[in-house]
Amino acid sequence: MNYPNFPKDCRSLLCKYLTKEVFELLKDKKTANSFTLEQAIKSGVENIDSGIGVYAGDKESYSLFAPLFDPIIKEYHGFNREDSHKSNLNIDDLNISNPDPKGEFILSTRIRVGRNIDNMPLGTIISKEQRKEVERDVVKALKNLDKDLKGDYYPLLGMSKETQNRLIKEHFLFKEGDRFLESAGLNCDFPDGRGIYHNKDKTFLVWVNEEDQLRIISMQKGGDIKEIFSRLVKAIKSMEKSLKFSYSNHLGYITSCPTNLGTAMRASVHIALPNLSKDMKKFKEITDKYHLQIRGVHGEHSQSEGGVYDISNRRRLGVTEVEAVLDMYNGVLALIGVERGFYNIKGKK
Ligand code: ADP
Ligand code: CIR
Repeated sequence: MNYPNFPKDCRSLLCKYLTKEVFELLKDKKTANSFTLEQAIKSGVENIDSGIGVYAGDKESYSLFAPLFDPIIKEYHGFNREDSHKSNLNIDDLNISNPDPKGEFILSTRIRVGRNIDNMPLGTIISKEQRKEVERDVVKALKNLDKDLKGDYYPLLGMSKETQNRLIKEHFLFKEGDRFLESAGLNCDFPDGRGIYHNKDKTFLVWVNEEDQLRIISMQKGGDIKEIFSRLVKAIKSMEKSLKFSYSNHLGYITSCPTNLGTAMRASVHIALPNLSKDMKKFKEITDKYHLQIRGVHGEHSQSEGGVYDISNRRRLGVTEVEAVLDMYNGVLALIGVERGFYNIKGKK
C-alpha cells in the first residue's frame, strides 16, 4: 500500500495526522486479529469528506496504531495519552430537572451508548459466524429484561422494506447503506446478523451489529433527561449480568469509531431553534462553548428540517456518563435562553 493521495481541501483528522512518517511507521503492522493500517484508514481514504476517517478492528488497534489514533483522540475528546477514563453511571449524581418543562423547544430526547463484546473482533473485521454468535448472545441477554424494558427482537433479515423504512423515518432504526460504514467493512453480509429490539412503547431499544455490536438506547418525547438516563442505566446494569463488554482503563468502552470511546454515550435532543439557527455563527459559538455537536434530524450527515436540530454532547472520553449528559443539559439550557431572547426581541411570544 502506498501513502494515500488526499486532496488539498481534505479536512479529515485522518488527513491531518497521517503524516508520511506515521504511515511508514505503521504500514506493515497487524493486530492479532490481522487488522491493518490499510483497513483502519479505508473509510477516510474513500470518503474524503469524512470528519474523522478512521475505524478500529479490535481493542489492540488503539495501542498498535496509537501514533495515528492518539492525536485524533486528543483533538476530538481533548484526552491525552497519559489520561485515564472514569465511568459514573450513578443516577443519583445527575441532579437536573427538565430544561423545557412546558415543551416549547424540545421535541424528544435520546441517550445511547455503544458496546462491544469482550474478546471479539469489532464489526469492521468480524466474521459472519462470529457476528451471528454475538447476535445469539445479545438476544439471550435481552430475554432477561423485564417490566418497562421487556420487548421483542426483530432481525433485519426477513423484515419488510416498509417496516424497515418506517422505523428509520420515525428515528428508531439505523439507516441502511451508510457509505462511511460501508468502506470500513461494517456493512459486510448486511442484513445478516443485524436487528433491533424494542419495548412496546419504543422508549427502550437495542440495535444489534450496526457500527457497534450493541447500541443501547433510551428515548422518549419531551425533555425529561433524568428519566431517560435512569432507564438506560437500569438496562445497561441488567445486560451486564450476562454480557461482558470490551473495556480498557485507559480508553473506557471500546468502540469501532474513536469518537465513541470512553462513555460511548451520545445524549441528544431534537430541539426547535428556528431563530438562533438563522445566525449559524452565533449558534456554533454556543455549541462550541458547551462541547456540543450539531446534527440534522435524521442523524449524522443529515440536514435540519424546519429549524429542528439534533444537539448532543461531543466529548465522550475523559468525562463520566453523568458529565457527558451535563454537557448536553447545560448547552441546551443556554441554547433555549438565547432562542427565547430572539423570540422576545422579535415579539413573537
Ligand atoms: P447515533 O446516535 O448512534 O450516533 P445517528 O446520529 O445516526 O446515530 O442517529 C440515529 C437515529 O436516532 C436517527 O434517526 C436520529 O434522528 C435519531 N435521534 C437522535 N437523537 C434523537 C432525539 N433526541 N430524538 C429522536 N430521535 C433522535
Ligand atoms: C466521519 O469520519 O465523518 C465518519 N466516519 C463518522 C465519524 C463519527 N462522527 C462523529 O463526529 N461522531
